[in-house]
This record gives sequence, C-alpha cells and structure tokens, in this order.
Amino acid sequence: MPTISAEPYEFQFDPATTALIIIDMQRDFLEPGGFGELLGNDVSQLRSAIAPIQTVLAAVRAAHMLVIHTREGHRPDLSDLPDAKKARGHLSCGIGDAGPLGRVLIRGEYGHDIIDELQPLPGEPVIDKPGKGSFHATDLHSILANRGIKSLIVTGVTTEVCVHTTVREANDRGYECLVLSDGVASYFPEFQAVGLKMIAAQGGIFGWVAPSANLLTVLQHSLV
Ligand code: C5J
Repeated sequence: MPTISAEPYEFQFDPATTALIIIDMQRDFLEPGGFGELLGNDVSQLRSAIAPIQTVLAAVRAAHMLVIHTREGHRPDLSDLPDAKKARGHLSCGIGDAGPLGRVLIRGEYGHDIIDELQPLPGEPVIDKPGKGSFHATDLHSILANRGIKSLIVTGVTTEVCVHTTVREANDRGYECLVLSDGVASYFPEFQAVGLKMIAAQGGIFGWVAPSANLLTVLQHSLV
C-alpha cells in the first residue's frame, strides 16, 4: 500500500479507493470583487494554494484517481439560503446581490465558478453545496460510496472554514483524510497554521497533514 510521510504518522492509501477533493477554488473567494473581498479579506492570501493544487491535480489525473470539485453557492431564487447566512456580516453587497463578478455566490454567475487555473475536466464531479461542509445537503457521500472511495486527499479554501468543516464531516462518515498543507489556504496566516495543527493533533483527531511534495513522490513511484 502506498505510504506518505505525514503528521501525526504515515498515511497509507490505495489510489483506487482515494479521491482528490478540491474545495471552493472559486473566483468568489480568490479574485478581487468576489464574496471573499466583499467580506473584507485580502484575497491574495489564497493564491499560494493554486500552483500546488495544479501540480497535484495533474499527478492525480495521470494516476486515474477520482477528482471531485466543490463550489459554495446558492440557487438564483435564494430558496436554499438561510436568513442567518444572508444577514451575517451586515454587508451592503452580500449573497445574492449584484457585485463586480455577477450576483454574489449564486450558481451560474461568473464569480461562482472555479478559477481558470483549476477548471474541471468533463466527467469530474462538481458538487454544488449551499453550506460550508461539502457533505451537507449534497450527494457527495453517495458519489464517493458508489465509487468505493475510502480516503480523501483534501485541498482548497479556506483552511479553517470549508476545508475544516468538510474534513470533520468526512471523518465522522468514516473517510481517512490527508490535508495537503500547501494545497489549502486561509485569508489569515495564523488560522492556516493552527487550522492544520488542529487536524493532526491528538493522534490525528480529524486526519493527517503533509506537504504536497510527499504525496507527489509516492504517486510518481506508484505509477512506474
Ligand atoms: C468561506 C469557504 N470562507 N469556502 N467559504 O466562507 O471557506
């Protein structure tokens, strides 16, 4: 079984039962004028994750592993948007309103889609999720179960919000999660550091953490 050097200890995985999940690498979170910036964040902080994810994505595709993309957002009629989420932050331009990248965090709008650098290939499932977690109100668990997936390699944004919520949901559903430390990013460097520590602490309470290079080394060896 391929074994990756990780915290808190080695992560073993079978490529046939492991999927790469790329969480919310959307213009709304990464580009100026999107939801992330409207919330007051410095969106440039998230760009560090793009290149590592691109490299991992190419290696995982070459290994014929399942790739899953997620997008946070809502139906155009806002019927899946809780009042509490709409009200949060007291934004003058918030979810559903017309913003520089189209209606903010609304499915089908330019800002809601995945950044050009990480566009899905035909056949790669894209999970549209109304919440922070990728399992809440989606068919992700069914898609993974139908493919026999047991382990997840987790990338995307933001570390302490949608990545953490997804890893916690996945952990409770019995998936083994390896979070790539340079393939996730936060608007807050201190949250990035502590968010990663929280995953691997206490013997891997939610999962494992490793730099993408450790995964790439193993994938290259298991392909030859
Ligand atoms: C946030 C996310 N931060 N994808 N969403 O609101 O982490």
